[in-house]
Amino acid sequence: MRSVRRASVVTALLALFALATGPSVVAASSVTEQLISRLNRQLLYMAVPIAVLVEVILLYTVWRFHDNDEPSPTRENRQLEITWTIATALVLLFVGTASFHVLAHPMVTSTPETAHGDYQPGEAPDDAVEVQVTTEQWAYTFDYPDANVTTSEELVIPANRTVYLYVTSEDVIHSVHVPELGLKQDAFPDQYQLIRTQTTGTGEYRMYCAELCGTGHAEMLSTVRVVEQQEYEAWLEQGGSNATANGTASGDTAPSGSNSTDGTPTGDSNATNATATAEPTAGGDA
Ligand SMILES: [Cu+2]
Repeated sequence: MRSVRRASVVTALLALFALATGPSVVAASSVTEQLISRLNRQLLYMAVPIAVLVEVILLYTVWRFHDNDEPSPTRENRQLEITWTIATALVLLFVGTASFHVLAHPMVTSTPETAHGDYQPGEAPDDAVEVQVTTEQWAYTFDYPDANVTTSEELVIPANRTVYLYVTSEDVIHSVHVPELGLKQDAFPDQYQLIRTQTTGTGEYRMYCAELCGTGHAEMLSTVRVVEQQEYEAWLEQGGSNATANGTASGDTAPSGSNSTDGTPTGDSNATNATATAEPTAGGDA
C-alpha cells in the first residue's frame, strides 16, 4: 500500500512537470497576455492533477473503510511524511519560481528605472510608441506627444512594437483594463503609471474601466485598435481619424461607440459612427 501511494505521488509530480513545461497552445494578442496565460496554464497543470489525486484517495478511503466497525488509530509513517513534505516543497518552489518570472517581467509589472522613482511621460525609449492615457468621469483621452495628436475616440497603436502607455486621472481613481491584451493598471490623479506591452498582431479590443468610479462607470468604455505600422502612420498624419482639437475639454464625450473596422481616416467621422449613445460634438477637428 505504501509503495502504491509513493508511486502515485511521484508519477503525478513527473506528469505535472512535463505538462508545465510544454509549449503554449493559444495564440496570444500581446507579449503581456502571453506571459500571463502561460503562467495560468502552468498553475492549472499543477492544480488539476493534485486535485484529482486527492479526490481519488478520498473516494478510495470512503469505499475501502465505509463499513469498518473497528477502526485502528493512524500509525506514524515517516517515509510517507517525508515524501509528501518534499513533494509539497517542490510544488511550491515551482509555483513561486514561475510566478516570480512573470510578475517581475517588465511587460507585466513596470518598475520605475529613473532616479526620481516615478514615471514621467517623455521617458519612453526612442523606438517605442508613447501614448498618454488620461481618464476622467467617464471617458478617456489619448495623447500622442510625438505626433502632437489628441483623440478621445479610440486608442490606436501599431502592431509588433513596444508601447508605453502613461496612465493618469483627471478626477477620481479609474483603472485601464484591456483583458484581451492582458493589460490592467489603476489610474491616479496627479501621477503617471506605466503600462508597457507589445502586441503580436493586428486586432480590435475593448477597453474597460475596472475601478468603480461613479454612476457612469459601466459606460466608461473605449476601443484599442492595433493596426499595421503603415496604417498607424497614416492615421497619425490625419491627426487621428477622430482627433479633436479640444479633446481634453470635452468632458461630455460619450464613451467610444467606435465601430470602425477599416481604420481609414475619415476626418469628421461623427456623422458616420454616431451611435445611439454617441452625442455628436461640434465638428471633429474643425
Ligand atoms: Cu470606472
